[in-house]
Amino acid sequence: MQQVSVGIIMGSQSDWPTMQEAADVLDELGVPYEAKIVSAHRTPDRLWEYGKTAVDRGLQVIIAGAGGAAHLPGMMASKTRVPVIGVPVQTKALSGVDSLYSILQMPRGFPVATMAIGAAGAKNAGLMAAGILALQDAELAARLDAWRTALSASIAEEPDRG
Ligand code: RP5
Repeated sequence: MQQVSVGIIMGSQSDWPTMQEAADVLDELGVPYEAKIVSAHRTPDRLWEYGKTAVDRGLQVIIAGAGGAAHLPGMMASKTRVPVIGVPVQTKALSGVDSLYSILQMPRGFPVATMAIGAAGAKNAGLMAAGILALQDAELAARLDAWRTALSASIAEEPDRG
């Protein structure tokens, strides 16, 4: 079995439709990952254990998505030196601005690389994780380059005027 190098964690099952975007792009790029529900508020012991064992388990990047009072990415960053990419999940009440602000303003010393709100942020988190791993993996780098080239090639030069 391939070593899992990316951990995708989320605060709730309800975050999965967003976080699936990260999982899907990692699947496309052939990057092994795990996906877990780890809540800062509902399962704090699980969060602590995940952070404590992340390095020894060989995780190289953690993608953490949460909504509302989104403390999961920041708390994970305080527990492990594995780089954490934060995904603010869009919320009904405040459209995800609450999630964004909860994740973005980390105190000096414990960074979280914060993505855009919602699905685009989750997809970019997957791509960012792949880009980090590609620095040490030439085959993944070639797949990521091809993925980016294909995306560029799919963009029409002129708009469809209907
Ligand atoms: C956060 O609360 C989760 O990350 C989720 O985005 C939000 C709502 O969770 P549920 O009430 O849908 O489980 O902790």
